Amino acid sequence: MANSKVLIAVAVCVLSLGLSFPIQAIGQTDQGTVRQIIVPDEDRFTPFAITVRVGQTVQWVNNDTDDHTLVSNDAFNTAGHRGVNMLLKANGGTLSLKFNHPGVFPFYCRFHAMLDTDNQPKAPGPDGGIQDQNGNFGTPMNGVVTVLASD
Ligand SMILES: [Cu+2]
Repeated sequence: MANSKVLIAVAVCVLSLGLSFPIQAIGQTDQGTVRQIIVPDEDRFTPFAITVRVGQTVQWVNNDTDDHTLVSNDAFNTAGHRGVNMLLKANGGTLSLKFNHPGVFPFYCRFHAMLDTDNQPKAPGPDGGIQDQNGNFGTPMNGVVTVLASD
């Protein structure tokens, strides 16, 4: 009789522990998390390149006082979301994409994808800006998201 009471008490403890601490599925910890790419107060995305896992969402935030855009570079895009061409409004506009396939998602801003005197992208040339006598060629406003398969 005493032994069966102990067994019942142990069983209750084990059950309540199981309820209190549900086992988290291994490899699912990145699901639902959001990574940010910021446009600071100049014509660039930062970070320029990020790596995420399948299931993660990337949020672009425009902290500049000018409008920018998010356009998928589909010649190289293997991660889905083909044909993206969206406005990132000035002063805090946001866009989010959830990545469900591994691959790369190269993107650019169509307002600032050319190196000319009106569009002077600042990243990631060694000194920023367009070409000058010192060989600094800068880079158009673009970036890349690399999406890894979840493990
Ligand atoms: Cu732009």
